[in-house]
Amino acid sequence: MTRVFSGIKPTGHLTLGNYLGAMRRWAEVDQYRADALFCVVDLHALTVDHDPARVRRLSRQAATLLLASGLDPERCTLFVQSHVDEHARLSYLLECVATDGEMRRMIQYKEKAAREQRRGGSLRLSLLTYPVLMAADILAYRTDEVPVGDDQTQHVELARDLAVRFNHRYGHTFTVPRATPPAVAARVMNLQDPASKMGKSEDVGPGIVYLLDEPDVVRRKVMRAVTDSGREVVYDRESRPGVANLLEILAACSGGNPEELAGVYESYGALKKDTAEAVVEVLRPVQQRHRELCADPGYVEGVLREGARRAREMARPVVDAAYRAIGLLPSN
Ligand code: AQP
Repeated sequence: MTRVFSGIKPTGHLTLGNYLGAMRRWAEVDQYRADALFCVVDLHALTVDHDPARVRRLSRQAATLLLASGLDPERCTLFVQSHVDEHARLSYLLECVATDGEMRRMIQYKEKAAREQRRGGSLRLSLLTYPVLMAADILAYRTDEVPVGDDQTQHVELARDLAVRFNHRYGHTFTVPRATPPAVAARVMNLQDPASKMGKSEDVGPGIVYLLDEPDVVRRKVMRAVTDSGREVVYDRESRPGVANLLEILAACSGGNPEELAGVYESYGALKKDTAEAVVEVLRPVQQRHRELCADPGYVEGVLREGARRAREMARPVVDAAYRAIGLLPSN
């Protein structure tokens, strides 16, 4: 059976981008067709300036929202990265296979490093090595497919390269994974700045729809989305990025196709109104289930405990094999 692994970072409140680009597909498709593992990758949240209490709170919230979005612990394994030591163990071995040049070429590193510097903070070494830890997350489970949004495909490419290199040098140990981006909404853009991704740790709140935003807040954000000059509704990502973003969000929420939807609207106002309502409807059941789960925190904790136990069982033999292959003495 195909093994699928994907994760979400507790660096901020989860967004519509996280949902349409990743979470929804995990819940609606991946957990049914594959042996799927989903992870709250909390170690990755420590790569930038962080508040410990906030990371803990956001980790719990991310796990709860993943369940609220439809992950079923009977069908998939849901766990927290730091509960399974194998991720950090394997990451060190992969650092011994990766190169400094590879790390510095990562687009997300360049963007995040620039942002941290603008904020006046110092850069953590872990921000540079983050893609190696992500490769360890993936390779520890002999993952075949990694369903991620567009922004993460370069990191999955690195995981592939490291798997191939390790296997070539030390003998076949890892499955070589591949990224599987979604057909629509692979990159939901910020409503106030359609040149930038709708990212949960960005500063521009009004352009970001959070999964737990109240319906009126969602409506206000969508109605205030920046649109492009011109009046006609056309789908063109290059020259009309604001309108294209709205059309893609509407398509992802209502099941249509952005080009066809463009032909249906005569004004930006009507497009925004329908997009806002479509987003509100998509978020409604998730928010309802989230409220129910918040009333039962013991359930969420139990799911995570059992998920970590299962994940550990899967990862340990793979990571032990990597330790032996690379030349370390077995401990027993
Ligand atoms: N805007 C987006 N459009 C489509 N997919 C997206 N994803 C994130 N933002 C968008 C996908 O969500 C999954 C989990 O993302 P992540 O938590 O690993 O963080 P990220 O990709 O770095 O996204 P963020 O939200 O922008 O976090 P920060 O701001 O902390 O870096 C991934 O599959 C991702 O592709």
